[in-house]
Amino acid sequence: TPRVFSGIQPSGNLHLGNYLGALKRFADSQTAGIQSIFCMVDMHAITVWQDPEALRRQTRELTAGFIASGVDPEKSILFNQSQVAAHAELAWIFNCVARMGWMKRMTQWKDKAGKNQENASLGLFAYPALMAADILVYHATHVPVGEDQKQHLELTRDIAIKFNNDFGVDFFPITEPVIEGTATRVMSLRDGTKKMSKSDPSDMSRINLTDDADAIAQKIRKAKTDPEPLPESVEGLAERPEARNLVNIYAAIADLSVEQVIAEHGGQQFGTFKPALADLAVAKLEPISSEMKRLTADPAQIDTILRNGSERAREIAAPIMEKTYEIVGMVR
Ligand code: AQP
Repeated sequence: TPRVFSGIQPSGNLHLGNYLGALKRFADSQTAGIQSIFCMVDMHAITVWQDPEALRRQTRELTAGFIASGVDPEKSILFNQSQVAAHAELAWIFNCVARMGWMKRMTQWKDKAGKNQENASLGLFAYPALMAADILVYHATHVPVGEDQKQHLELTRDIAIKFNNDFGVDFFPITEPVIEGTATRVMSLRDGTKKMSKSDPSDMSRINLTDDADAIAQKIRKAKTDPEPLPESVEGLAERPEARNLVNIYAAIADLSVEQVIAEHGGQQFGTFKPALADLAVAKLEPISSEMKRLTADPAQIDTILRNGSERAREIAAPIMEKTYEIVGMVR
């Protein structure tokens, strides 16, 4: 049976990349009959330093972001990772299945640890094994993510295959990454070759879900572009990363194809296209941002949602974890 899992780190402000690449797609993908499990991966977040109070606040804010984006906590399971111990338990077993060499090849590890690998946390290095556990502890079959997570999902498949081979079982499913749509890689507004990211020091590089209308309009107006008007055909975007990014963003927000956006706006100067994009973005994001504010005003209610979700998640994970221990040879 198909089962969807995905997670987001409560490590800072949610941005348009998280929304279009993840949250919006999660909301759109909630289909009757397919169980979706969405996780605030707080244990992933602490692989780099998090202030404890900020982590709690960000976890609640992220939960509010899911709900405000249209993820229904009744239909889907919404919870935070640390409340379901099976994630950490399975991650340990996967630490013993995965190889050092696999981990060393991960580009996120290389990017985040940088030149100072000796000083990075062991958790940051082992991050992809915990991610594999997040997915496989539910026997999830489909994982909607942005393009940046593709390599980690390949590693998840490698871990499942090696576990199954090592123990001669057909136990963990080989997960399918779901990387679809026009916004699987939203780029920085300041540099069309870098992805939009929480950790970019420039706030002008990203649109935060908490930005007000003025801030959104200003960031789009100041977004880096080349001096040419928009091309008349999609092929004309090939060598123009900044123009392509704005068109992709427009398409994703409006639920249009890139062809449709070009058919409508091709030939326009950015002086015309940017205000149209800003209006569209404000119309989409403002209700989300005000709903997030409303929800975060009642942290107790969010905590209840996370507690209930965690309970449902634990029920699914428990038999899979038990079976895993049995396969590995642990006395129960
Ligand atoms: N720029 C993006 N475009 C499309 N999708 C994106 N995602 C992240 N950035 C983009 C997707 O959002 C989900 C959550 O990812 P995460 O919690 O791992 O967040 P992240 O990758 O840590 O977010 P940042 O902003 O990139 O943080 P830093 O700067 O810390 O690395 C995932 O599905 C991801 O693909």
